[in-house]
Amino acid sequence: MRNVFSPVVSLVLLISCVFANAGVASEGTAVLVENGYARESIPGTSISSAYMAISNLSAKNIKLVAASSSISDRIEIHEHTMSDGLMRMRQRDYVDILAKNTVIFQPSGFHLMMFELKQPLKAKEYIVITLHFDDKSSIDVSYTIKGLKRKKHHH
Ligand SMILES: [Cu+2]
Repeated sequence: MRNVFSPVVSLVLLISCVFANAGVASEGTAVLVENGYARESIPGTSISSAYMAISNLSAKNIKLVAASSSISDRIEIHEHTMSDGLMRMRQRDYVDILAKNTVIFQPSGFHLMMFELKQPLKAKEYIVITLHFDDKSSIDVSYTIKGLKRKKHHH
């Protein structure tokens, strides 16, 4: 799907970073997605997660309802929540992006979960994920791939 860039959003794009995507997908709805990144896949697994900040520049509430990519046929919208002191992950049907608001997808919060990756995700490469909204608009977003943290775990 094509995105028509508005002058205002393009200006924001120029000021912000190279990997930000912006689009005015349908009349009255403007979505800006910034800071998209995905995690390098752990060797031997075929899952990963992706994060970003979605800004709704319009005066109309929208919902993120789906995500799709050539890298995976199954991308789900997830949310991490704490219950009984345990971090749990649950699937969400949608995430509200209220008018003039930004929702940040980040570790320990909302994220996109990719299953059955068609190829491993390697650090410093990038993937494109298309975000779909309830007003039938969509936007292609570049996600840079960040390497796994090489922390030592104590078990
Ligand atoms: Cu998840």
